[in-house]
Amino acid sequence: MSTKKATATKVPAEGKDGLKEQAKQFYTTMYRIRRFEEEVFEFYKRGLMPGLAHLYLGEEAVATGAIACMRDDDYVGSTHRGHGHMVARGADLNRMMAEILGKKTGYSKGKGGSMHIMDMSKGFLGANGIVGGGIAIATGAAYSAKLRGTDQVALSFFGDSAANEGTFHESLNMAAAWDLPCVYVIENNLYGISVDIRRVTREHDLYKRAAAYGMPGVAVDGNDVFAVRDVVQKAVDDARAGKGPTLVECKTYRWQGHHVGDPAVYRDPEELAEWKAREPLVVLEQKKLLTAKEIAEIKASVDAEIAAACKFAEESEYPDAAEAYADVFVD
Ligand SMILES: Cc1ncc(C[n+]2csc(CCOP(=O)(O)OP(=O)(O)O)c2C)c(N)n1
Ligand SMILES: [Mg+2]
Repeated sequence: MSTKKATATKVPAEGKDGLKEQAKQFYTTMYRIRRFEEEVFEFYKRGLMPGLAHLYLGEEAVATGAIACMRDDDYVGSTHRGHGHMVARGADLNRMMAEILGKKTGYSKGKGGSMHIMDMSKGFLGANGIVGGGIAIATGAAYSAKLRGTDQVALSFFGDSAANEGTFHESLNMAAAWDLPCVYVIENNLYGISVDIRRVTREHDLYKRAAAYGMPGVAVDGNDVFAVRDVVQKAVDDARAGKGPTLVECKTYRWQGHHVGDPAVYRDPEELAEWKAREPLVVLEQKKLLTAKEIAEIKASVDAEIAAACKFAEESEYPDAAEAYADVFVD
């Protein structure tokens, strides 16, 4: 078993054409997440979104690079900060945005909202308001795959704070003992609400915890989508080949406060500026795989998709009051 820091990818494995195609896909997905989240924020500010949402702005490379390694029949477990995971999984943007606005055309007919958004048809096990809850759910999915004798893999996203929950220990211990096909991806954005992880946890490299469970642990630059993809691909391949779980720590940063209503006054503005200077889209642009024209085309096409999703959501109707208890209780 090894625990190590991965170096950023310099020469990705694809040939030249494949590399450009991959870069286009990565840029499209990351920009799609970026624009989706910006519009969620706008809806909140206009008072059109019930409740709150936890934005994924700044962390786009993690979901994009990791989910690119998953097969369609695999499972993805999410968190309260789940929009980016679901967009990367290829969810329907119209239904997602409608769900977030509480409309009946949404994924859960408007009753789940931001924090309970899910799409089982894509093996997306759902966003989750219980910190650490998703780790156990994904572990269960991996256990189920093993019991059923399939070669499906489950991937669990969770935050640095969730890594201090009991479910983290219980799940990783069990997954290692039973060689479950599960990949654990910590999105270490340095904060749990207003709490700086470096203030409440002495060992700041969370991937090192893997050694305690007897599984490989790797840290990676979570703002470099190719680097994330490479590390997670190895973990997914190992899991699929029956070699058991891996813990991957993606070092990243969230731009906004904990949720849309949090001004994040507890953070040093310089820290935010440093991370924004090497944000995921810029890091990919700096690899010079895409021309300015190609980037502009991607942006125009994604902007149109997002505008359509916003229009669909805004124009959709709220559920009827008579439907309030439908799909809530089992008959
Ligand atoms: C079991 C549980 N404990 C506490 C909370 C309150 N809570 C909501 S989000 C959060 C912090 C999560 O931080 P992290 O896991 O780092 O994820 P991030 O928000 O940074 O993505 C806490 C403590 C909760 N929802 N569930
Ligand atoms: Mg965090």
